[in-house]
Amino acid sequence: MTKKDTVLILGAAGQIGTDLVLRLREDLGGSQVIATDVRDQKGPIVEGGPFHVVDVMDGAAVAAIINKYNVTQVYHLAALLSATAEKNPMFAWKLNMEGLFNILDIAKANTAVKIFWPSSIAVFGPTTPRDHTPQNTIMEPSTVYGISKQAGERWCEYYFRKHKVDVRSIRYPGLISYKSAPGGGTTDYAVDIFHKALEAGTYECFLEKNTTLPMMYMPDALDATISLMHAAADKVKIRSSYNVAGMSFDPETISNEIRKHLPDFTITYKPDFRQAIAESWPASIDDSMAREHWGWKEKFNLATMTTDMLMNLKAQKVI
Ligand code: AKB
Repeated sequence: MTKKDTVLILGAAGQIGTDLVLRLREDLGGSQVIATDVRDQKGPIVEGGPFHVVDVMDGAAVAAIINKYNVTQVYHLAALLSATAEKNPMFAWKLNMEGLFNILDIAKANTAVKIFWPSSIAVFGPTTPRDHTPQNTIMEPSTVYGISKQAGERWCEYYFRKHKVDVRSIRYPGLISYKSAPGGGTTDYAVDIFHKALEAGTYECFLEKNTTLPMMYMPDALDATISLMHAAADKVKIRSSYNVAGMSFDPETISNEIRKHLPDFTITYKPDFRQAIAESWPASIDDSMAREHWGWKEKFNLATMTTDMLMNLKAQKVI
């Protein structure tokens, strides 16, 4: 990414989008980062630079914005996540796939446009090795979201090979941020728990206490995303999607960590349909290829993330 890049973010009001718009506007300047979302928004993403209401399923509208601003990079973040997608499978499939095809086809016609598209640990399934899940392994996802991400990965690689589209991707684990709310995923508990710990001193968790999942603090996720987009094209040897990892924990372990700061915090467990989704996903991820190919390295672990989350949320809530 250079100062001359003009960046388009589709799905800017979502969990990653909100944080990424703010970060890229710091790096590039407000006017260089065009934020769009399917619904009108208020707040920093509208106030800090250009904002448009755009539906990613409307390929002509997306292409018009790209032409208007001479966009050189697109971050296509609009999707239905794992839990929401299970409630509306056909719409999830349509949104997750049509949106991706629209962007890939625009970049096929204009190969100067570089694409970032997020995949997820949801591409793995119950038959995948759960610990240190390798980059290349059995992938039989059991959720609509996972199926759409796995299909999307195959299409990204296909457009790269066949049409020279410069598309780059990361399989995000659960993401944790104090700036943005999670958007209907199975890992959302790891954000909700911090808010409830500060607001109510107690949290009812929708996963069992020993359900370990891979997670990452948002500043690390943004660094991974931006480093991958900065990397020289020949370093990006995987054009489906890269495993990346930060930390792994279960609800009991994170509640013990929160208790180091808030000793009276309590947690109860009432697993729902998301438990089965979580059990089909890896517990930890082998991301050695991202480390070797483009130098990925996380900065935060569970302890440093918990301290930072609580400090920033306290400041926001003025508790
Ligand atoms: C979800 O839980 O659906 C997402 C993801 C892991 O992709 N956070």
